[in-house]
Amino acid sequence: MPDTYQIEADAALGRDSMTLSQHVLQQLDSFGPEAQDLSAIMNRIAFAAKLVSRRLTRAGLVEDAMGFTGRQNVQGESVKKMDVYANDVFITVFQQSGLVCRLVSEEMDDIYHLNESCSTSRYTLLYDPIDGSSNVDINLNVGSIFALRRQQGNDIDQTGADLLTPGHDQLAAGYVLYGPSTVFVYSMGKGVHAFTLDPSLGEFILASENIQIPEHGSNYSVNEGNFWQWADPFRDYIRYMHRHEGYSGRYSGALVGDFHRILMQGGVFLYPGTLKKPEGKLRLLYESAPLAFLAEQAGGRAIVGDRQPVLDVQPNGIHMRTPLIIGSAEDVALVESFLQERSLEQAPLSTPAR
Ligand code: AHM
Ligand code: MG
Repeated sequence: MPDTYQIEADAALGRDSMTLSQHVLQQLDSFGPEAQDLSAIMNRIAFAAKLVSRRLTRAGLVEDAMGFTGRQNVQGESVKKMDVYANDVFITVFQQSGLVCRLVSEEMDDIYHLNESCSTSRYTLLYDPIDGSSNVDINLNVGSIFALRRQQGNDIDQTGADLLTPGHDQLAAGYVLYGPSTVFVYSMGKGVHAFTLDPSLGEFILASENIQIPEHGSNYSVNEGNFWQWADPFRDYIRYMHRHEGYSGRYSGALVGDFHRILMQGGVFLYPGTLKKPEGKLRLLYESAPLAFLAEQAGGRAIVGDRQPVLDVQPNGIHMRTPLIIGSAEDVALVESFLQERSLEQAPLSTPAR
């Protein structure tokens, strides 16, 4: 019978050896061609993340890592040099890979076709290369977000119309958080799993499996500078948070970082529509829908407003924006209760029963 030391040593080695690509194969319970493809795709995304991570850790030292390019993207937002670099990284790692046929990115007006791969691959990768890029110049956390979809039909005219379907059609989704460590979180519809980049190995190693968002958390994460631009129910909700014990305001300016906190500790993230942007700021296909997929897989919720799940929203274009309320089931329900026309006067005087 093996001794305790041996059992513990084997367990530690097993944990240290569970890399991302191996985990994907285990999730799919197959070594077939499709499983190999998905494992390879995830591995390429991870490689892109390592390149981005390497540049971010040296951003203050290398040319062209900080500041703006002077251009605007399709959303009319100023493009940062790191946005361009990270976008190019994702294109480059999938060129000549035979793995992905189409790329959709926040930084590209149109769908990018990797024609050399389209005869062998029917996958589309949708991504935000750098989420929260205003944080780059001040050395705070940023992220990358991605979703993977299987192409429906032939898309002969290359319009990508088949991509305009609700988020339930996502095959996989995830994000990379570039913080004190680089963390890769993904789901293929079988739970949510997190990996930490071990720089000494250059590998993402399994850190947490089957993550569950707590039913309730104290964090609420929202840009309160937009208060003056919100509809009344959101103002009422925030007043309620201010007047009740047990809540902490947390907002980093990077959705990935704020969502990661909520995934691990519970709470809610909100980006409502504003006077200037009634449809909100966040993009459905490569920001809200992938994170909604993860939230639901982890037992949480994501809605665009009163009761409508993010994953049910029918996109009207690849860069469509939606409001987002995402996080612990109870905390999303509390926001929702204000959206259901509950006025401040009617709000409960104490924290609702949990
Ligand atoms: P980006 O991908 O262009 O950086 O925009 C997304 C970001 C989110 O990460 C963050 O939650 C939000 O935009 C911050 O916007 P604001 O400065 O309006 O609060
Ligand atoms: Mg971005």
